[in-house]
Amino acid sequence: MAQAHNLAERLVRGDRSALARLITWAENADPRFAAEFVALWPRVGRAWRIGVTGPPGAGKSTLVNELARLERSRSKTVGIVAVDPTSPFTGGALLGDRIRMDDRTLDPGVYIRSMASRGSHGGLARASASACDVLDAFGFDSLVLETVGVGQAEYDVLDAADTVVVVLCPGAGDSIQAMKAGLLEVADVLVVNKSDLPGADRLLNDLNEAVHVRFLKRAWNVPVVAASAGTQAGVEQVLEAVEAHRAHVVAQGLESARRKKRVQQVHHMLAELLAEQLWGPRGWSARVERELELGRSPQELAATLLSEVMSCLKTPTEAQR
Ligand SMILES: Nc1nc2c(ncn2[C@@H]2O[C@H](COP(=O)(O)OP(=O)(O)OP(=O)(O)O)[C@@H](O)[C@H]2O)c(=O)[nH]1
Ligand SMILES: [Mg+2]
Repeated sequence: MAQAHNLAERLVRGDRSALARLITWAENADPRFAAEFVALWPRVGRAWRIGVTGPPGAGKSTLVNELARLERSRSKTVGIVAVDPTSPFTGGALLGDRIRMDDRTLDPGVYIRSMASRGSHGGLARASASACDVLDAFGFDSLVLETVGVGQAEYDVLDAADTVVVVLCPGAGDSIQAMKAGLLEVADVLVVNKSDLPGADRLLNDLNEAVHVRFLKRAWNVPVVAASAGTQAGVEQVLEAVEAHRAHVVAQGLESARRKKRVQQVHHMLAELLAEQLWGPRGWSARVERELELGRSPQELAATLLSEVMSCLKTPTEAQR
């Protein structure tokens, strides 16, 4: 374990194995993470965090690769967190896959980390936000967080992002589907990818209309950008839209925007820690099963357990609230 000592110190010196180890601790909810991270927290907040989401196969990873390539051409370093990627990152000469990234023979200005959501017990938002924090503390200029937009757990991941880019494409990711999935609500920038395919113009029009109708009263006009990440077309315009959103957030007050997201982060973490205490190996599952066997109703049991939990908690005073 001696090697694990002073991971924070090693990270500050630019040690990538310390970076990888810390993210693994975050991913595994290792109790050592919080203790080690205390020293790094003051270094967090410099990177701009771009969340990229959308339906499966819309071209998110392709776009992320191209965004990273563009950032690199502008001498920016890029950290990427890909949550449950079903498709590999195939940026060829620049990025390569995770294994090739890890042997550090490629561009040291890019770091890619994949995270599996399968089998995780709702800890995805916590783990991915912590991974972003670690990459931020390491000093990457831009962070990109890719997550497939299919449900609440994936949307929670986006609380770690400053700008959310929703990627759609003609066909599978049409505008009605996107509205049903609530994707428009989470978007700061909308991208119609695969605009080389038929149906792209129509999707573009539909989205422009939908955005106009829905967000009339919002301070930020969600731009709709046509792109074809597969041929690198429109990627600069996507980055420009992200930059414009960044300028808007900064003008409105970056600190308060981020604080709101941090509140969500604490919310998720606390819920998860509490659930682990209540339902983990030393928790109440067996007791609940026994009491149900004895004929008690779930409603009554839940009420009893709640009052037990509440009696253990100190009610916050006015000053603490
Ligand atoms: N025609 C066309 N195909 C594209 C374009 N961008 C990506 N693709 C293709 O679309 C497929 C899916 O691309 P990915 O980048 O893996 O999509 P993704 O959204 O990351 O997919 P998941 O992570 O599996 O949800 C791949 O075969 C890409 O080559 C594009 O601009 N035009
Ligand atoms: Mg992908």
